[in-house]
Amino acid sequence: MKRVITVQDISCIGKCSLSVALPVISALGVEAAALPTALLSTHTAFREFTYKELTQQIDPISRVFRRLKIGFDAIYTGYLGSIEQMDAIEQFVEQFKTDETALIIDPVLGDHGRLYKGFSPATVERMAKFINGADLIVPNLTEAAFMLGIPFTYDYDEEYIKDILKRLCALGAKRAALTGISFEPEKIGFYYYDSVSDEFSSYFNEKVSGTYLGTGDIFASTVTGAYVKGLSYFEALKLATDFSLECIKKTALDPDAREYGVNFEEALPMLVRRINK
Ligand code: PXL
Repeated sequence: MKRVITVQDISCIGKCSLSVALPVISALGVEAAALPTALLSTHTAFREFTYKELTQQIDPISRVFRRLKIGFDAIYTGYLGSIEQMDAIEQFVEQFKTDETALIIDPVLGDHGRLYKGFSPATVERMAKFINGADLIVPNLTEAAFMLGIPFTYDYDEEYIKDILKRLCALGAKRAALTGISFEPEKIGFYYYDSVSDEFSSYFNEKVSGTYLGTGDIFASTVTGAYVKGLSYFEALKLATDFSLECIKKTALDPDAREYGVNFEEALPMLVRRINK
């Protein structure tokens, strides 16, 4: 069985990061190993949260992995809480990335034109360097704009998006998919650039109005698991788009839906069906 190690926080309550990455990757038929980078009571969109960083554990854990000769088909990083943490994970990647290991980075920094609580321009600057060497990055427009040092806008066209994708790859990522892209009111999806083949592609699906927290983590986890399972990057991105929509639809239909995360649990059967089709 293929194995992914996912590197991000665990929020006890919040349906984000490891709490969604592990079940989604497992549902895709891939072993989901975890490198928890921080422990939070609740994710940072809650009014209150604790934050205990686990950066000191990365090196001792790596040493055990090396002694046991444990390897990974992909390393997938998500929310990272500090610059020191990105330094430590870069070393982890150096030790464990082989030619057969895909490095997939979701440069989690913010959404809707704003950074998440606790992030500063220095975090952004570090993330813009951290993505160097990634096989695929999956930022939203907010994260892309911050990393490129350009103003965030909802007013864009295809040429603008293509230019952003090329500039993201110029930071050292081989491929970039911009998520949450919408050129028509009823459609939303991703725009993708593969700098290796110098090709653009895109895919759009139905847009459901409203804001749904944690969908970025669901998207990135699905791409990673599906790619490792054998889909191309483009097919994996399409499945991630469809699965994110399914999660949002389940949430929108549920009068008891949590405001802090989507009903991905009820959408997992669709993911299992699609990956085994
Ligand atoms: O979904 C991204 C994410 C992951 N982890 C933590 C977060 C967030 C977004 O707010 O706060 C702790």
